[in-house]
Amino acid sequence: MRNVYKKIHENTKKGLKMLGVLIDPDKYNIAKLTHVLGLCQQHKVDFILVGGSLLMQNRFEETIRTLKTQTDIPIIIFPGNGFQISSNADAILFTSLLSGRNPEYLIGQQVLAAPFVKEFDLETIGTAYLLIESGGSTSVSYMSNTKAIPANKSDIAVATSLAAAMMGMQMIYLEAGSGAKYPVPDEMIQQVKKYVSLPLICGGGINDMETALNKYKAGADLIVIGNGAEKAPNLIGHITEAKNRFIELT
Ligand code: 1GP
Repeated sequence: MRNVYKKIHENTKKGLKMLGVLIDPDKYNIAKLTHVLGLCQQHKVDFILVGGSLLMQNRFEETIRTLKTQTDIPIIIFPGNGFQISSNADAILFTSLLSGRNPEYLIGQQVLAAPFVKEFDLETIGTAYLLIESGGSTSVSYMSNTKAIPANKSDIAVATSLAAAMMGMQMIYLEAGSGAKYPVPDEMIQQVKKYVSLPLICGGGINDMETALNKYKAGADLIVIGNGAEKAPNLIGHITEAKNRFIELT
């Protein structure tokens, strides 16, 4: 087991909650990156994720290199497609979009990326990526040409997560989609956590302390915030507070 997954796995076992801040390279210039990174350090954010469903500018590599030179927080690639790979990151979520039935995102992009990931000696974390319906169309759904699991169908999310665990995947990622109107329901998180002991990541539309605390209480081990932190960087402090509140409650 390599370093990044080891940390996620150990924290999950100990019941320690984690926070990841997602950086979409298109949305950050150097000044903004430095500012947000400062807050990540101040609040001891656990991970920085880098990626996007669609990148319009060639800033992916430069963003990872800049981050790597400025912080010791582990940098995890959260790839929107097989092009988003860098040897300067610490790990990559090697995702398969298991909620969908599009072979290109179940295995096609992964096959194309695998030789480069190997060459770069990146730590891979096999991650079952489940898109959950969140009150509107999302970039992930459109770009991947897949349908999300309905928000009230926890049984489908549970069965999909069980299948992922049985296939040997290392983590489950419940994703409402960036900028989601509604985050993944607490009930669905609870149900998945009840049946599957793998580290559970939850992201999409988590924009305040209360919502984050409820996701942690429901069973999310790692919360990822993107848009919210980009628009109002103080959100990083608020979600950290949710993490701390959770500790006080347990
Ligand atoms: C990470 O895609 C999300 O899972 C990020 O979502 O941009 O809505 O925080 P937000």
